[in-house]
Amino acid sequence: MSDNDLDGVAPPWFEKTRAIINCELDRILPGQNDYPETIHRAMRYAVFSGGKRLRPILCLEAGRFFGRDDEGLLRVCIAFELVHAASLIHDDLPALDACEVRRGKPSCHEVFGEAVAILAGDALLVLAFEALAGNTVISEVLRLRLVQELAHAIGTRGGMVAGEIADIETPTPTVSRASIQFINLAKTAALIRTALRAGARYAGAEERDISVLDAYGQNVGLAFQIADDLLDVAGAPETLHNTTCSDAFRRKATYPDVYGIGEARDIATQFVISACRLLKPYGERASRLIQLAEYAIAGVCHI
Ligand code: GRG
Repeated sequence: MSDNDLDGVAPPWFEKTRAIINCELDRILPGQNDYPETIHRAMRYAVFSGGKRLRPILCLEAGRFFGRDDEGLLRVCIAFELVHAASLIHDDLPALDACEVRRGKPSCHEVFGEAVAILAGDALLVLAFEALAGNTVISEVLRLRLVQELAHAIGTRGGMVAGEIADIETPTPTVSRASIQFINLAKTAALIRTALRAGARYAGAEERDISVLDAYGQNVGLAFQIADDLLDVAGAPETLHNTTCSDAFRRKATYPDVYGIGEARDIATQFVISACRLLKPYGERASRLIQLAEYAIAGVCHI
């Protein structure tokens, strides 16, 4: 995805925030000429070949929502993009989704080969934890909490790996509404919710406010995954999400399979409406988070 592809559908402030996240990613990632060069080039390729940076931006906006905006917060944010990048590399592999193109460019394994791509995914994943655990701006107690919550969001108890395995093992023709909901909650919403909670925790938010952001994140995550699936069937790669791997080819289950395109669109819209309603008590202060919720389905659904 080129930077210009975001014009028109992203909030006006989005691009500037994305650039801040990109700077921090550039700072944390090993240089492409650092030994061993191949793996560092593959990691950088996967991270910098495009991407909206939605998860770190949600984390940053959650921190800002509770009054913090500093280097320590940025370092928390980028952990979520590193995990996301790792998951995309692995997801694209021939053994999983078999996607040759990601963000309009050859996927990581197409450029570097499968072995390097697997290792690049592994390396990005551990770099995320290194960044979080080494974030000395944060107290050790909070750091441990953030590390544990991130690990949980990736793992097999309702996290990304759980979502991915359920996705692989659920045959499309028989997929139930409950299964598709579980898959989307685990593979997509878990990381988004955790990013929001992390930003809020970093900023010292109260548990009841953290719960509100968590619920907002669940709604946004579910809407976002449906929008992603709708783009796969309806196509509009220039607007928001642009993978070229085909869920239909892999027979992976999607909301449009289960509900049809029209109802899937309505459900995604309802999730965004619910997300925004949760933030209503916060008034104007929530405007950026509301814009991000709307952005999650931009180009696919109309609110
Ligand atoms: C964490 C290494 C690791 C593996 C976990 C492979 C896997 C197991 C999970 C895959 C989960 C996955 C790919 C979910 C799809 C979520 C999704 C909607 C991706 C598209 O996100 P965008 O649109 O992508 O934010 P950009 O290109 O903008 O970064």
